[in-house]
Amino acid sequence: MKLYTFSPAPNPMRVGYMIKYKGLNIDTQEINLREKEQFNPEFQAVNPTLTVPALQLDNGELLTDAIAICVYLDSMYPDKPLMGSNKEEYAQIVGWLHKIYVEGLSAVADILRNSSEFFADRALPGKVNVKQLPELIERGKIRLAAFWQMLDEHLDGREFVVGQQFTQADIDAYVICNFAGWVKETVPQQCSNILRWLTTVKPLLDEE
Ligand SMILES: N[C@@H](CCC(=O)N[C@@H](CS)C(=O)NCC(=O)O)C(=O)O
Repeated sequence: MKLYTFSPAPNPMRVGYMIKYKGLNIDTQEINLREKEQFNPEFQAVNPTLTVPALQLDNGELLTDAIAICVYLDSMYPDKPLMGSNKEEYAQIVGWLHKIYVEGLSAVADILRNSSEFFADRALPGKVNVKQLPELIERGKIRLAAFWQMLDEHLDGREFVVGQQFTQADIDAYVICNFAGWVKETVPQQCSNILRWLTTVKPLLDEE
């Protein structure tokens, strides 16, 4: 098994925190997106979608989505489970990973990729060059505000995003809290449930 990643980027970070939390040792190659290494022919041959993370399995197949990689790694390394302790929790976690990606990560990504000079003509990741649309910056901010509100309401009376234990849903939501900083956004002060939840989750993932 071999992981292709770029540790500081948000989708790789979802996988990176799982690996760190479980204490796994996986053969890893960094593809430096700042240096545009995803366009190198060697990486294109591995992952024609030109994105990270990508996990090459021992049977030669490739997983190109963080959600799939997390599901796979959790089933391969079940100690310190992060995908729930029963079928119902598993289903809820998968739903939350999808929701956090669509409503949180892609909102921040829209703000970032449509505003930064670095992403001119690269407003979306992947093979096709896509021009920036400045209107998506404001829309991204509205979507992110809605995401914070939705998450804050959900965390009211809850210690974790799903069930009674720390899971990948907490990791993915935590990644958004950090990724928002890339566009100078932070968890709003009125989101007291998110701020309380962060004091539980942060020490599990990052040293103080
Ligand atoms: N569908 C993939 C998307 C992965 C993705 O968009 N990765 C970004 C880094 S966070 C990337 O590879 N970007 C390459 C680029 O900007 O060209 C997933 O869910 O993991």
